[in-house]
Amino acid sequence: MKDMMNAPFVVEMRKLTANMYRLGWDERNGGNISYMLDEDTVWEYLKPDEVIRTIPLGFDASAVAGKVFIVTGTGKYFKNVDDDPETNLGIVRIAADGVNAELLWGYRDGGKFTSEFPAHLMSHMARLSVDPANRVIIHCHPTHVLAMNYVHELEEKSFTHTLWEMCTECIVVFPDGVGVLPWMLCGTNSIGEATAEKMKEFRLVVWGMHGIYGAGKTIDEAFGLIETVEKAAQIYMLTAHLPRINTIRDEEMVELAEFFGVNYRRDFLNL
Ligand code: 2HA
Ligand code: ZN
Repeated sequence: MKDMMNAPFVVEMRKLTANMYRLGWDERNGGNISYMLDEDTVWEYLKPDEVIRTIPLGFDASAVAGKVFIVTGTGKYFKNVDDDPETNLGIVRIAADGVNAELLWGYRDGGKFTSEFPAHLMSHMARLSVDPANRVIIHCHPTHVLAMNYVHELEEKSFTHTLWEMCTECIVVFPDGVGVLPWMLCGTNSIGEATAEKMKEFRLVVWGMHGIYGAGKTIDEAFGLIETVEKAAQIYMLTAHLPRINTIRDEEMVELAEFFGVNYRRDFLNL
């Protein structure tokens, strides 16, 4: 067995959580990550029949039964992952019955996965139904996205359109736009179901006055989506109270989307 501390997915999680903490998007225990692992790689580090504990999921995740995820722990701080991955992270396999998770590594202090794991798993299932290569779900509280939630209409078309206007790269990076949910109680199956419904259409979903979800095939894709939205939201917050002299026009966004060959939400433009 190889040493788990050197596993590429553990190294990636340590770097990602530390990065996000320093960006200020994951205060205290804010934010959570789940990453579906490549099974050929994971069994180089773990024995498939050595289950530490079984933890109930609270809903039916049969669509991902047998899949293995590395997941941040409930109540754990991103700040602390790098120093002690084995306490702050866990590796779980969704049991054959679809309603339990089998702990294979981590949560060393008796902990369990994030309270948002239902929302994550439901989002994984939704993304996999439209993109079989999806692997990563990231949730966090990016400062400017959150600020924008208080001063901008929480509506998908206008929210996406405003973000697209803020940086030239936006329509190319997230041509599929940003889904928006109203404020909802977090940690519940209901917010999970609502998020998953949006995830069939969007890789990014804003949780009104709470934060954002990003999905991707890789950590770079999911993180890069959130990072780009956060940058655009920052530009918005730096300029929203000032007279607007210039803007990226809708015709220019079309030019960008066509030049880079991306399939964008035409209905989110005002042409
Ligand atoms: O895990 O961010 O949404 C803490 C949260 C809950
Ligand atoms: Zn949150």
